[in-house]
Amino acid sequence: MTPIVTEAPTTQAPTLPAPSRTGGTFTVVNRPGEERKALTKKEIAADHPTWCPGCGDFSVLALYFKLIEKRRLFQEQFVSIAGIGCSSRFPYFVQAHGVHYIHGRALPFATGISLTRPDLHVFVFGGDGDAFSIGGNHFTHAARKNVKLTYVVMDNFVYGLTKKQTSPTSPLGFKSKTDMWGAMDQPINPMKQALAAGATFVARTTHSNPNHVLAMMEAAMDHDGFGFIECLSECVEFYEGAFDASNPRKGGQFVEVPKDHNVADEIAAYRLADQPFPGYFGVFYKNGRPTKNANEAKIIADQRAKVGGLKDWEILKKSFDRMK
Ligand SMILES: Cc1ncc(C[n+]2csc(CCOP(=O)(O)OP(=O)(O)O)c2C)c(N)n1
Ligand code: SF4
Ligand SMILES: [Mg+2]
Repeated sequence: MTPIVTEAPTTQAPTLPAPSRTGGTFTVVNRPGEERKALTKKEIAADHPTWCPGCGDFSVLALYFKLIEKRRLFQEQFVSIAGIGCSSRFPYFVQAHGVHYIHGRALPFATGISLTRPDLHVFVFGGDGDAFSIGGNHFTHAARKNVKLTYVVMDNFVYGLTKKQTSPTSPLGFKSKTDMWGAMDQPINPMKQALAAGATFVARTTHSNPNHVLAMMEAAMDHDGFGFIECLSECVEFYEGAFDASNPRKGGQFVEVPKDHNVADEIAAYRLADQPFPGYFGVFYKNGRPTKNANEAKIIADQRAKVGGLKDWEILKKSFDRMK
């Protein structure tokens, strides 16, 4: 009979600096003595995206690649998570760790990853239906809990994947397969929704302004908390021209948040969010209240201190022993 080997393997993995439990500004951790070149778009781009030619989502993906390269993120340091929808196909197109999860459920999944893997930067992508219809409650709760992650909602004002139903952000009068005579229900305002839910970083951008998308993604990833970005992303198939009014190349206007806007002033952020379409673009709100990650980490550290440096498995064994 082959003996069962119970000894631990003798080869040790290289010791990495301990990740910060609370997250905070994300820093690259290289293995000692290792020189690594930033990932290029070629290295990080996976399968050919299956979006329609001209879809705004291509722009968001290209800027995500730029972000990864610029901020020197490596595959083992970040994860891309999405629900269901055209926009939610996103993780398929990134050659790194990712999850294409259940419709509307990307945020609870991402919450688990964020809390258990503080060494990772967690990016979540999805559509307006995914975020505000089926995922509406999850959005509210992830925001109020201030889970450390970056959430980019690629808002096209329509359900794209299922071929043109009214979404929660479709404007009044929008004709779709579910509203043949035009949408009659008041659309939600994603910026007001995020502010009211308690998101601690709230920004707005549009696929037609690449530099701005990149700047907003960078600011959100540097934020220690729930970073929300509404990114207008045109569905050329089912809502062509929806965002022309915000695109100077199509005769519209791209107006940035005024320089004197105080990002710590929630009421001022509501005033910006209250402007009629195309509204303002930029960071509306930022607040430094503690994350769920930090609060949980403190409870864990306090409890560990109480049991006098026992290993996790020893604490677990003690708990089980008490139940006997
Ligand atoms: C539980 C569940 N309900 C409904 C669907 C069908 N469905 C798939 S994607 C989608 C809406 C997608 O719209 P959005 O989130 O705005 O993404 P887009 O395709 O516009 O990027 C719906 C209703 C589903 N896949 N799962
Ligand atoms: S249907 Fe719309 S959202 Fe979906 S890939 Fe095509 S253009 Fe993009
Ligand atoms: Mg949509």
